[in-house]
Amino acid sequence: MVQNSKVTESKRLHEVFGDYFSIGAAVNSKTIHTQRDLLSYHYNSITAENEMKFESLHPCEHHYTFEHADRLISFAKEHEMEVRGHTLVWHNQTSKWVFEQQDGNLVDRQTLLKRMQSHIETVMKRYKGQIYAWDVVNEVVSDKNEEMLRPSKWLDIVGEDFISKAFEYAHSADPNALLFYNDYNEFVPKKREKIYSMVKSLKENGTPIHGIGLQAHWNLEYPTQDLIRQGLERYASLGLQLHITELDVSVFNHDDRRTDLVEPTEALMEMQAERYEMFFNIFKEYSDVISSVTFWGAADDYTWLNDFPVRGRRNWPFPFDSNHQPKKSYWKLLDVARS
Ligand code: HAH
Repeated sequence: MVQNSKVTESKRLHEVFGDYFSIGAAVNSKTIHTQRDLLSYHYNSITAENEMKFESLHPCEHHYTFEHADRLISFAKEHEMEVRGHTLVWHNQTSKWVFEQQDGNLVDRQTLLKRMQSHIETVMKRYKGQIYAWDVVNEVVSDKNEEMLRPSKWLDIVGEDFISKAFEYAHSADPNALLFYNDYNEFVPKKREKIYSMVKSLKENGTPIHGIGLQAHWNLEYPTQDLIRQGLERYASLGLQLHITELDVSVFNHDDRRTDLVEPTEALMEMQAERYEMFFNIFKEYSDVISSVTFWGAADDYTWLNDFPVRGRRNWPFPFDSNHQPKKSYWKLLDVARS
């Protein structure tokens, strides 16, 4: 296990970017222990990687399991961090019972909407005042060019308005919470335009939506600086807040399936540092609309990318290495903050 005491005396990330946006990390029940010192030193915001997803909180209709989520909330309180909630309505990691009646057939629209509302209310009311922003709806826009919305049980059973309903339920459960639509591949022009027009029409119809969560699962080539700028301009024109919600920088391009790398090379880490420099220069430039930047993890000893998209392959996507020591990327971030 990595020793927590090895965190260096380097400048705190959340302090150097304090004038621009909060700096967050996705955490889980393990990393709040194994990465405790790093997390409390450099970050002033956390998101639960899995612990607040539907299947984690609500495995059966009349049974909620809040223990793990509660512990993350206590961790945040203890270290004076803010919490982003992730996520209420999603096609993944959602318990099957939600969509089914006793005999295994699908429920009707009214029943599903009731269940959605009851889930959203119970979860949001429990964490009222402790979670300031929620990813209410996650990843409903399709990656396929000719398709607007991703096929899902939510869409099949309720129809398109499951999206606006989720925001309405969320707003009435906690009127003070900031409500976000969150998605990935958000800078791919075709998908960007679909996200843009969906959010635009939600806004125009009076749906309580306050921001767009840009996941930012990026790599050494994608996206280009131009795509990021075009995307930020487009999203910012909606007059909503933007949060970078799940930032990581893979050392592999998405379609690269190589599995031979057991350690990151100097050259890769150098390229990654340049990528982080470019990203944060842009985030700083757009800090009037970007109010939070969250990494989907904190240091290279743990990342979901160790299993995705290639099972068992390691990756090194963060500014801190497996021993929680600053990488070149970290030093570049300091340069950006100071420039
Ligand atoms: C995200 N999906 C989810 O929002 C998050 O909850 C999960 O822990 C990890 C990533 C991203 C995603 C992707 O980059 C590619 C295909 C599907 C989903």
